[in-house]
Amino acid sequence: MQKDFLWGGAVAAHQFEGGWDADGKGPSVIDVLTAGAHGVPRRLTETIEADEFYPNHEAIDFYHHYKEDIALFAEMGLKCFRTSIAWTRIYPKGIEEEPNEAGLKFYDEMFDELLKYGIEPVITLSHFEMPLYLAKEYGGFRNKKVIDHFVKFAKTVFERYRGKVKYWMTFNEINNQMDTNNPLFLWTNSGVTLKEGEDPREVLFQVAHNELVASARAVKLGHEIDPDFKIGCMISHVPIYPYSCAPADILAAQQAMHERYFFSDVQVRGYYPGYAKKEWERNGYHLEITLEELADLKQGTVDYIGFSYYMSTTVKADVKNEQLENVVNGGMENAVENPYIEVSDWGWAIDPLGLRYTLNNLYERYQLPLFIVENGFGAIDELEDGTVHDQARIDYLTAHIKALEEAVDYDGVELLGYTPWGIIDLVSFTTGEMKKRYGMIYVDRDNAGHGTLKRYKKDSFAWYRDVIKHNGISE
Ligand code: BGP
Repeated sequence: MQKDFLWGGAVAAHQFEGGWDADGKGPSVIDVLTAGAHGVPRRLTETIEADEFYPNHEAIDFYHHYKEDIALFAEMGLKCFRTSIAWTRIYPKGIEEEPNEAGLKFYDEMFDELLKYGIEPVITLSHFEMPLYLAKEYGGFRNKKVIDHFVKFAKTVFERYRGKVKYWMTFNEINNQMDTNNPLFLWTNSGVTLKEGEDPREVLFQVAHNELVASARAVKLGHEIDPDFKIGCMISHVPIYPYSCAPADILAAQQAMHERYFFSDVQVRGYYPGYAKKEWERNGYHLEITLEELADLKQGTVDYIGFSYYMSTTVKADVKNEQLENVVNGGMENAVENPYIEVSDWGWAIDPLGLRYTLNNLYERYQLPLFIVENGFGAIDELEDGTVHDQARIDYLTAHIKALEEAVDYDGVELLGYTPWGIIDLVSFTTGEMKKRYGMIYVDRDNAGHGTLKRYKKDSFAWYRDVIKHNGISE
């Protein structure tokens, strides 16, 4: 691995900061989501209700523990740390003319603390964190005015943190909303809920277009503010395998991959792919797309591709699933179980070779540097004598690191870094649980929000410190 490889850890503001209304912060789309559980989806409430439990409100209270937590990251030897800036700390409703100074100050202090230890911040502008006000009053990214509000937010933080932050990404997992069967994704990505009688795909493509324009304008502006900025997109990459070598299965998998690639095709190339334009034409979709916006897409292409990798999916041409509202099949009606792959407690396929396959796929398609900004193993951990023996997590991560090393050292893929997800335990995004843990640092807090919030090092803590020290596993 190259000497400056960015070994790090990843989190998102709303899943770990807490302090959801501290120092002038406004509510975001995630603050009205209740906790779910296995097979019980998170519920969206109209407003913040006093007798409801919202797990993200306090999360693990990094807001008041950041010095202690960053000291632990430094002890692990992290070279970089990926998090997001909560949009509502800076613009509580999204519409204000002036930013909230207390919110800006919090991130100044956080970045200074990271830089004190030589840890490079890697920042997502929005990781499911749109102001609730913009979602409710404007309809989220249905409304083109929200593009301007996002760009204003991007400008504020680019100017403020220039010199402290170099690596940016615009929207987290922008492509997961292609799965319109799961209402969680359109809401958290774009602040959008579907109305009776609407064609979900038509709404999705209009919302996607507006968000892609917002992303492109932010990238363009960021490059003007500081030509040294590296600004990427961030996609969820779940490769789709054919169930067999039957040509119909191969074709089904290739077609299904359009669902994964649609957003990055535009963010990398700056124009819409043929398969999308044909779908719009076939279905008579009326999308509001101006020539000026198309020019923006061309001028705001990204510098690198950030992506999350957790699992793979398999499809079979002649299958039709009834139950589509399912994170694991990614809304694929022809998804089937892969007989060669084991699954986690949450049914996510554990497939390290799929990571090497993914790295090659993305690099061949785009020829841009890649950055694995999420990968990890969600599991139930038991605290015993002040630690957690999380060998299964170590095995998962070891296999994935070996796969990425092969992609870099053998296949020649250009990879900037690796930030395993949830380096410290945090609230699960899809379920809102604390019980589904990814961290190398255990946090004493349970699903109902009880616990001391004390931090403990798991076995994976020392293991990862050694990986970083040796610049990988194979060297
Ligand atoms: C990604 C999100 C993260 C994160 C992760 C793990 O989709 O970008 O925010 O939470 O998945 O998912 P979960 O927390 O549901 O296990």
